[in-house]
Formats: sequence, C-alpha cells, structure tokens
Amino acid sequence: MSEPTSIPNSAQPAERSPLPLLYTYRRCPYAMRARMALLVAKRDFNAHEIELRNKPAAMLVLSPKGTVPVLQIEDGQVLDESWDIMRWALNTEESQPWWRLSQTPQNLDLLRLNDCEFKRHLDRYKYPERHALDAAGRGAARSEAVASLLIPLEAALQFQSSLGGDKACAADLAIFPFVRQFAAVEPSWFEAQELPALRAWLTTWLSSQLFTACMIKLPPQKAVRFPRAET
Ligand SMILES: N[C@@H](CCC(=O)N[C@@H](CS)C(=O)NCC(=O)O)C(=O)O
Repeated sequence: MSEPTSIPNSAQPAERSPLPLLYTYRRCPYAMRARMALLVAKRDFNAHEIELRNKPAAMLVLSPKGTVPVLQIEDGQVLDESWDIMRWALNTEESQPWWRLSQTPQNLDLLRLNDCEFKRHLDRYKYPERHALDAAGRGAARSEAVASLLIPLEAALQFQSSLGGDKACAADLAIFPFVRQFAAVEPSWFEAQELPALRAWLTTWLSSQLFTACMIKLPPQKAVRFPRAET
C-alpha cells in the first residue's frame, strides 16, 4: 500500500463546538470503520489520535472502558461502540442506504462472525506468543479464521461486488479492516488461497479513496479537524 498522507502542519485546530469529537487510533479496525462512516456521511468532526498506552483522561471520563473509537456528539451524548457510531453517522438522508443495506440477516450474521469468532481467531493467529500457541496452534487459529468468516464472505461475494449488493454498505466498511489485518499477517499465503472474490473485494477497498482518506496521519494526542474525503 502506498505511504499514507499526513495531515499538513497547517491542519485546522479543533473547533470546540459544535462538531462531534472522535477519539481514535489510526491502526484500530474498529476506529477505521467509525472514521469511514463519518466520512461517507460527510459529517465534519474533530479527531483526537490517542496512544493506547497513554489514554487521555478526558476520554476515560467519557468512556471508562477505555476502548476506541469513542464519539462525543453535539448534545454531549457519548457513543463508545463502533457499530453505534456507524449507525449514528449514517443517519443522514444521503448516507442512510449504507446503513439500510447492512441490515439483512446475512450481513448481520457476517458482522457477528467478524466481531466474535473471526476476531478471536485473528488475534491468536497474529499474536501466537500472547496466547502461548506453538506453530500447530497458530495454524489451527488460521484455519478457523478462514472457516469462520472468510469462506462465508467468499460465498457472499461470488455474485455481488459488495455486501450491499451492487452498492457498498456499512457491513463492507465494518468487516474489511479486519480482513486486511488477516491478509497482512502472511501476504503470500493469503494470495495463494482459493478466495478470489474476497481478494478482489479487499483490493478494491484498500485502494479506495475512502480508505485512503480515513488513514490520514493525524498529529498525536490533540484534537484536530479531520480532513474531508475527496469522494
Ligand atoms: N467493541 C468495541 C471494540 C473496540 C476495541 O476493542 N478497540 C481496541 C483497539 S483496536 C481498544 O481500544 N483496545 C483498548 C486497549 O488496547 O487498551 C467497538 O466496537 O468499538
């Protein structure tokens, strides 16, 4: 992937109000889906790039569980689950189809598989030492990850370009950052798998303007105005 663009030094300082404030972490797949939904909906927002080892006290006051993303909206309400942030963000007339198309039983099932089973296997595959796994245990985690989500995703994408059909939806945004992580663990192994529709889908998303815009580098530990996507 090409080098990410950085937010220029002349970045607009955060506006205190009335913009929503997102606490985010660039490489977190949950935060990626939240940033992409905010960009799709063309919502202006301030973003505070956090360090996981040094979480801002102000964020922990809003959400003591200490995960990102956290969004504080204009009325003071706090959303600290990525899917809730997506639902809120996509509640505009123009972006509403992104949410609606994600609400099919099949997509909700894929989302659940992603966030539960697949995420657990992915963590074990990516960080075997944290789970005291030997090579065989790690291989089993990789196989279970493929079986739990990637095969159902391949089946879903055989006859449609996106999980929303011929239009993308929130389920695409929510799931592909996790598949990206999986693919990046052993890229040549991933390339060799019989998952052509999934690979094409992932490649399309990774080269999208939306993903590039969501991965812009922000100055750490302060709130700045998040640049609008050129889409
Ligand atoms: N269910 C949460 C999960 C968010 C989550 O686990 N984020 C990770 C970063 S990818 C986190 O903040 N972990 C806290 C930590 O590592 O201290 C959501 O969907 O927003």
